[in-house]
Parts: sequence; structure tokens; C-alpha cells
Amino acid sequence: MSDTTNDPQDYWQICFDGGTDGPTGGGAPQSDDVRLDIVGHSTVTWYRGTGTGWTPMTASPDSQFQWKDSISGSPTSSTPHWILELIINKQNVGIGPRFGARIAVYDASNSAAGVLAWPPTSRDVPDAWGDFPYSAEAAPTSSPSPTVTPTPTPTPSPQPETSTSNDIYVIATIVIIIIAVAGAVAFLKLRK
Ligand SMILES: [Ca+2]
Ligand SMILES: [Ca+2]
Repeated sequence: MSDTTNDPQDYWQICFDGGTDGPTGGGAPQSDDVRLDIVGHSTVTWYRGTGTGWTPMTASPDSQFQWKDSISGSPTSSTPHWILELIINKQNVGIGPRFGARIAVYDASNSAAGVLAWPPTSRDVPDAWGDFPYSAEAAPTSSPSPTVTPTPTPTPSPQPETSTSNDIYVIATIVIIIIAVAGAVAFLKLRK
């Protein structure tokens, strides 16, 4: 998806399967699950699971939550498109180091494309959301094989300029790529 239009019905949506010891799944949103909707590039609504559905929260569960979206080019596409950057304190939201989530985008100028989501599953079924693993270890490095001629270090792919090792980047078109895993604070960068 490459959304280049500012529509009141555009939206970003992220569902988190909360649980301080990891995702708890379930066939419907539970009280430790939260959902974030950003509609029309202006209106933020947080929801909490009720056991059967979602109910809006009166205030953000995360006092440190920040977000910004804008139309711009990015390292993976020079065509200006919507990019969302947000910072979420996972502890404030009740998300454990390892968690489940589903990320969806909708372009009201391209309703034929429908809602694009990763995973392409129901918003309302935590069991079907994606797993975001966590490791406190350093990123693994491959061991050289004695039978293989060492290859040159590959040219690094362009990285968002705000990348740090403590951030989570999620690039959402249709494919989601986790570049790093966060500790207490998850930083998500989405594009559509
Ligand atoms: Ca749009
Ligand atoms: Ca849960």
C-alpha cells in the first residue's frame, strides 16, 4: 500500500496482546489487551478488551505515548507516502517483553484494497495475532564456516535516521520487518 492522500477515514490500528509474562492469546480481546486507533491522521483512541470486544478508554494508558505521521519519502520508497512514528512505553500499556500484536492500515482513497493487516487476521482474535519475540542477548552473529570463502560485508540497507539498538521498528506495508527488539519502550515506525 502506498497511501498518499489525507482522508478523514484513513486509519492506523495496532492491537497489543497484553500480559506481563507474554501474550495470553484468547479468542476475544481480554482485559489486558489494548488497541490503538489513529483515525484521519488526527484522532487517537485507545481501547481495552472486555472479554468479548473492545471498549474505548477515557485516557491513554501511556502517559509517555507520542506519535506523529506525515507524508514523506523513505529509504524504501522515494514516492511520498504516509509514515507513522510512535513511541509506546510497554510497561505502561501492560505489555511484556515478548508480546503479540496486529497492525492494520486503511486508505480511504483506496477502499477497494480494504484493510491491510499483519498478520492478515481478525482484529478481535488475539490468538491469531503475530508474535514479537524478545531476547536480552546481543544480536546473533553467524559463525564463519571453514569450508566457505569469507564474503565481503554486505552493504547495509538504508536505515531510518532515528534507529537505535533499543528500538522496535515495524515497517508496515504488507510485510512487517522487525529490525530490533525493544526493552521497556517500543518505538514503532510504520509506513503505508
Ligand atoms: Ca489516504
Ligand atoms: Ca492478553
